[in-house]
Formats: sequence, structure tokens, C-alpha cells
Amino acid sequence: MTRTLILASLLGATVACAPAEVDMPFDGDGDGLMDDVEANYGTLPDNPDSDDDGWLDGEEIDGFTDPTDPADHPYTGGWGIGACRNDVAGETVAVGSVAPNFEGVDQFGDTVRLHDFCHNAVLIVTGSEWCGPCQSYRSTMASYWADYHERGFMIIDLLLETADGSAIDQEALVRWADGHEYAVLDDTNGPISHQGYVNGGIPAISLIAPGGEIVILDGSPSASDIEAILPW
Ligand SMILES: [Ca+2]
Ligand SMILES: [Ca+2]
Ligand SMILES: [Ca+2]
Ligand SMILES: [Ca+2]
Repeated sequence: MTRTLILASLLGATVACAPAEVDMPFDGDGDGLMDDVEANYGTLPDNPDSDDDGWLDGEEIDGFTDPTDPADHPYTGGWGIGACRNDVAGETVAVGSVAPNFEGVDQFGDTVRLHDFCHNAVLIVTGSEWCGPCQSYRSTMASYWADYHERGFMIIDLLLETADGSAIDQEALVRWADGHEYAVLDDTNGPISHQGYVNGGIPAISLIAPGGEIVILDGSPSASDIEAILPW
């Protein structure tokens, strides 16, 4: 077959296939979800961000968040959410029990939920700005983060009070995070910490395994304690 004939037959094949392509799956709004599956998720095929929360419908499905709920979206902090987020049955705050879910506002203004990190080993640290040992412990957290973050390790740092003992605001969260990449949450008056995470002084440190079981409560988790439960 000559080159011209091959070309002609290729062109012919293209023309012959054209009518079928009308029914091919198509992502009309460019959000990563094909038109014909958007209905399955309750999203709109002509709107890339159906709930107007700033995250594309496809990004939300990939990130295990609800593309129809503006209060639920991937984290600005970039922390991955586990597919198991809604399957964790919280029990009580006690060693050997599955930690109940909690939520608090982070340094980016997002609401962070513990069970979103059901696939991670999670270090929970409670401190206050006025507390010297809490300030010192941040270098330990930074070290753990650098060593283990890539292996499924998460830190949730709960902040109770500012340096002068007043309530935490967004500025205080950003100041305390100081560029660190883990989550720092407003825990003014201790709605989270006082569920059982602080039983004496601060910093109070607990360790939760993937799946949500509390392995150390208000104790002194070591690097080897963390390594023993890293998911990957
Ligand atoms: Ca789409
Ligand atoms: Ca859409
Ligand atoms: Ca969205
Ligand atoms: Ca959403």
C-alpha cells in the first residue's frame, strides 16, 4: 500500500468513527470527572466546582471529600485524607480504645478532623505559648516530621493559650506553627485536650495508630514508638 493510500484509509477510518465519538465520555467542565459520572456524585457536569468551595469536583473525589458540601474539602495544609475517614467508630480517650473524632480550626482557617487521618500514625501534642517546655518540644516535633512525614506520620498540635494567657486566634496559630507543616489547632479552653489528652502538665503528648487506636496517652512517645506504627 502506498503512503497516500494508507493516509486515505486512516482518514477514512477517522470519518467513519466520528459519529460514535459524540457518545464518548467527555469532561465538559474540565474538573477531572466525565460528564456521565458527575450525576453519580451529585455534581454538575457544567460546573467544575459544584459546591463553590474552591476545589474542583474531581479533586474532591480524589481527596475523599464531599464535592457537594462546601464545608468539606481537601486541606489547604496539603495533608492527605484517608478513605477510611467515615468508617472509624470512635470509642473513648483511653489506651487501647479508638479515639473519638474531634475537630478544630487550623493555622489556615480550615476545620481539621482527627478521623480524616485514620490512615496515619498521629502524634497529638497539647501546649501553650507561655510554656517553655512546649516551645522546646517543637524542635522534637520538627525532627519527627522531617523523619516520618513521608511514611504516613501526622502531627496535630493543640494550642490552649497565648503567651499572656489569652484565647487563641488565627494570628497565634500562624505564629505557633512558625512555618512548620503539621497542623496547629485552636484549643482555647481545651474542648479537645480536656477530653482526656491532658491529665497533668503540658506539653501533653499522645500517639494514635492507623485505624485510630490510642497507643500512648499523655506519655512520652519515642522515635521507636512512632516507627513501630508507621503505615508505610
Ligand atoms: Ca466534569
Ligand atoms: Ca463538575
Ligand atoms: Ca468543590
Ligand atoms: Ca466540598
